[in-house]
Amino acid sequence: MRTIARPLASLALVTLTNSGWAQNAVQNSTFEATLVPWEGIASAAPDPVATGTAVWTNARNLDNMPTGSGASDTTLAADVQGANAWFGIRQCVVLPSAPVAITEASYEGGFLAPATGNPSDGLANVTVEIRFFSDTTCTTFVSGAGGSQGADLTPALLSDTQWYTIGDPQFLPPGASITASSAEVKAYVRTVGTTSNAYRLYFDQIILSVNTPVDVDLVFKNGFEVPRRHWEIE
Ligand SMILES: [Ca+2]
Repeated sequence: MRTIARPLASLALVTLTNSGWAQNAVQNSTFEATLVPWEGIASAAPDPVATGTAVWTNARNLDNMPTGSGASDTTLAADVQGANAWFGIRQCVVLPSAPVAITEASYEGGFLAPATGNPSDGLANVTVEIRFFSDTTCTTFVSGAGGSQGADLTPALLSDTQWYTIGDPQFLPPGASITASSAEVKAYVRTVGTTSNAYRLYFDQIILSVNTPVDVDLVFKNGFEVPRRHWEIE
């Protein structure tokens, strides 16, 4: 596992070397005015049964930029619980031109884990996850065709101002190719040990593209580029 931090600008340069821009399949990636069609989702058996909240807020926005665009205010509620209790947001997207052969995908999500109000016990993890399905309703999972990237909420990661991006610029499905019609995109906070604490995260700009990368600057509508740490874990 390797973790590096790099600014958004260099991510854009890497992206430019690829063959073209693809469509971002995620709806309301930037949380404009509402959480919809994102919905809250909690862990259930066989994982611990968790509770939490996910609400739209305009008090936070990616990189703290005052664009009027909001974020998801996401909390895993306090409970006495072991590892793998989680709460977050998800949506099921129908893939462009579905059914579609997928040879690779890229996904990422931005998050802010506030230092104020979060415990510094490191017992939670922030994760962005994708899963591909053969039908259009995220029902029939394509075996092995899922991936996730996560980072533990250590004290070093907690900040009232610093947003991070986590994701995988080149997710490779099992075999040379799969055929899928929908994908579930999820961003959540998960316990990694026994804790009775609550954990609160803001999510913004969650992106999924298949076969070719997305121009993140087109998604980032105000066109600015600001230094943002990108966590790439391989
Ligand atoms: Ca936003």
